[in-house]
Amino acid sequence: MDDLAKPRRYDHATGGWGSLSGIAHVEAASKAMPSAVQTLAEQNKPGGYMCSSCAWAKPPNPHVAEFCENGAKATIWDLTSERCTPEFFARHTVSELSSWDDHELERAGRLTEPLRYDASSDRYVPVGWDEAFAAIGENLRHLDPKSVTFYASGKAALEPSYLYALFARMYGHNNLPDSSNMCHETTSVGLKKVIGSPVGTCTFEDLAHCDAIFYLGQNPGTNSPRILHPLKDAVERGCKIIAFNPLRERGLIEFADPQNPWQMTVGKSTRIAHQYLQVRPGGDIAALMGVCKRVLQLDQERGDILDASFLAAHCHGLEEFRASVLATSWSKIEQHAGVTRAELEQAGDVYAEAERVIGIYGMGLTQQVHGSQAIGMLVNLLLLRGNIGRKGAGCQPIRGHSNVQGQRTVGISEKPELVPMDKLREIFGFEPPLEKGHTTVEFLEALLGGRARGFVALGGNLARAVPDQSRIHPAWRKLELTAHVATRLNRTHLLPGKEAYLLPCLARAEEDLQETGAQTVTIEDSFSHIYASMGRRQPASPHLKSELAIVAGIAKATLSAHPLWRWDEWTRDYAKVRSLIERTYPDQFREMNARMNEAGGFYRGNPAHDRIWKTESGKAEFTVPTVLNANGLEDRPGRYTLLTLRSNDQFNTTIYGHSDRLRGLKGSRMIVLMNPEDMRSAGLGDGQRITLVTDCDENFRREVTQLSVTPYDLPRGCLAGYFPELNPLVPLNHHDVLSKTPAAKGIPVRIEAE
Ligand SMILES: Nc1nc2c(c(=O)[nH]1)N[C@H]1C(S)=C(S)[C@@H](COP(=O)(O)OP(=O)(O)OC[C@H]3O[C@@H](n4cnc5c(=O)[nH]c(N)nc54)[C@H](O)[C@@H]3O)O[C@H]1N2
Ligand SMILES: Nc1nc2c(c(=O)[nH]1)N[C@H]1C(S)=C(S)[C@@H](COP(=O)(O)OP(=O)(O)OC[C@H]3O[C@@H](n4cnc5c(=O)[nH]c(N)nc54)[C@H](O)[C@@H]3O)O[C@H]1N2
Ligand SMILES: [Mo]
Repeated sequence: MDDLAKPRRYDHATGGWGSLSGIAHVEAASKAMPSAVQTLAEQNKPGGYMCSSCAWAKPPNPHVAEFCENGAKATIWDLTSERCTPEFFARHTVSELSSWDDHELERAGRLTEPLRYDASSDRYVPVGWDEAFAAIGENLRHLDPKSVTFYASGKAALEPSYLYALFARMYGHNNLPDSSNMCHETTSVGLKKVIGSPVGTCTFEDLAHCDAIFYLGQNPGTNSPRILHPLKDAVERGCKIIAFNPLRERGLIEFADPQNPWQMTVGKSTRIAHQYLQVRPGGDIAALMGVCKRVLQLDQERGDILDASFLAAHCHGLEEFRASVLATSWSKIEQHAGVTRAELEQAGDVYAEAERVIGIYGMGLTQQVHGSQAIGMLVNLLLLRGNIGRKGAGCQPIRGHSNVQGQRTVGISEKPELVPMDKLREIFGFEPPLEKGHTTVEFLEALLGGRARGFVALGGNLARAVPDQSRIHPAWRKLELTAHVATRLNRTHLLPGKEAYLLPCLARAEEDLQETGAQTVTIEDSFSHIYASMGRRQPASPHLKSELAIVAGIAKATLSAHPLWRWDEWTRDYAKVRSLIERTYPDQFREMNARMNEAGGFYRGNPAHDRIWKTESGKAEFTVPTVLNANGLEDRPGRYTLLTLRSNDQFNTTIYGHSDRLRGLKGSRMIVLMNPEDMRSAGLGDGQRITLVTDCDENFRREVTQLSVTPYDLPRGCLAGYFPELNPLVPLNHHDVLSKTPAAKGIPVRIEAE
């Protein structure tokens, strides 16, 4: 496993036979249950279950196989035949397991029974559900609610998520950070500021009508592969895609469709990007400034480029923005963008000619110190020609976890002003807390400061996903209480608090049988569509409970009895929880129980989609950037900008294997991708061992050792490697200014030879 990675050319397009063999590989590796592969036929189909991987749309007319390589991997990983039983924990102490890598930990298989940490033997030991709930409830009652955090990773469906957030408020806090706080919180804050909506403005159908797509900082081949179909269709009808990415990501270059037998047999693929701009890390603000500069110049020459009536009726701040663009020289733009004026002018011409444009983006924009400004800059460009709030146009973040957007929609938020507290007061007869809760970064600060005492997690692997792990992990073990609702063992579980519980839950594809029968749950995708999902597989163990039943079990054991708090009734019938969601959010979830079964889901609406701007000025806001580089780093001798990325063989901290097929890399994840010219000037050879050290002014040394240098096509001064292995290098205070999303795409580092 640990041999050095040599970049091999990968000669095949994304999708196609390569992706099918990728599925076969993980299937073998995870020892899938018999018929697990057949289960995939129900994935993302009406009446079936919704993929637990990414948040891409589930179209109304699904393909026969409406799943991608990585969605299939996620399902098959859930349906492994391997079991992580109490006997497993009797054989291995927590200290011993701490030396296992992330892949080995999850390979132990599905958790089968509730477990309690026994400090005297340093082992997790079995515990009954009732005993676990009672003990957690007892602990929570003794802690100050403000010292407790309820984390959620964006997988749990709307019903358990709604009850989880409700429980937090009945208990007495808004400390409800979500994986979103490390991901698209920059969108929730940055996009909201400029267009008044925290989510994408497009519907799935818009992709069939756009003439150009500006595609920034997202890797579709790996992270949302089902988008490749609409991208390919768009290109084939003449839509031009302009990619902005320091790396030449294969999914943006070409695609062969596994569902198109002709493309598969003749090996013909579709070229995706019309133009590929290999920007410097963080160079998007400057690059978009250059595109805007061209568009404004064309308008000056021709007079008919800008959408004057839209700008007059709907926008605020155009003149300040125009002045700032005109005052910024091309040489400055080129220097910060890392691409030439000619390239940016060409992109500007595509934008000006296109009738309908969509801007799509991902972590390359959000995980930056000035990520909110980069998003503001993309919106500036879109506003110039009225490209928000009409068919075939819009601003569309690609969300991460399959229900991460939905969790925020139904109340998992640390920001009380985003939650209809008056409704909670009215429906449930209690006084909700109004004090602002913790973001992820604020929870970690409280942890380091000794102010955090209890931690409950609805999924995820927070201690492994966060910055600054060498400081944070020792502090984690000082917590009074840790309780994890989880499917598999991971690193965060190996940092037990004084009292610690692992509570194993059903996976998305598994049947959720309650007293009134098999239950349906619902999830929301990146396009604000909401669908029913019903699992039919036999659960991995008879002792598993649903996420909803676990949340209700802890809540009931923690809170005093109240006639309006009907935890048992809600667990018996999830339709009752949907009715509560509808009562809390009547405009968005009208007739939820009926509409959730509509093909393609129901759209919960978005004011910006209808050109209603819920901003301070009541209009869409042009913003003037205060910086030209989103990573906010100054050049220093010996300093590189490190990007941390996902491989094609992982889902966040779940590592399926050691190959990154679409980048042609294989064998090890402890690698650093580097420009060959930079390697030469630094005197480094292919495969040479190095240590990366964070290059900042604090006294504290952050390092990752035993990395091997791998030549790769990326801009000079830029390095890339894998999340989560390189997370110890990210300083906790290095985050987006507005949203506190860790800046995992712009980490200042220097290289030390080993
Ligand atoms: N198979 C699979 N699917 C997933 C996930 C997974 O781990 N595996 N994770 C899910 C989650 S939670 C999320 S949030 C999404 C993440 O999906 P993405 O948003 O694609 O996230 P990353 O893989 O981190 O890649 C970010 C991209 O941004 C580019 N980039 C880095 N810095 C810059 C920059 O300064 N400017 C520009 N323009 N580009 C830059 C990188 O080269 C890379 O292509 O995927 C979701 N889907
Ligand atoms: N350096 C760096 N750091 C990053 C990022 C980056 O790009 N670079 N990306 C950030 C992003 S975008 C995100 S979203 C976070 C991800 O952070 P998290 O969401 O916290 O992490 P995951 O790896 O998705 O969580 C995996 C664990 O979830 C549990 N799990 C899996 N399925 C289920 C389920 O159905 N129910 C329950 N209850 N549990 C389940 C399993 O136990 C599994 O081990 O990481 C962030 N950290
Ligand atoms: Mo994410």
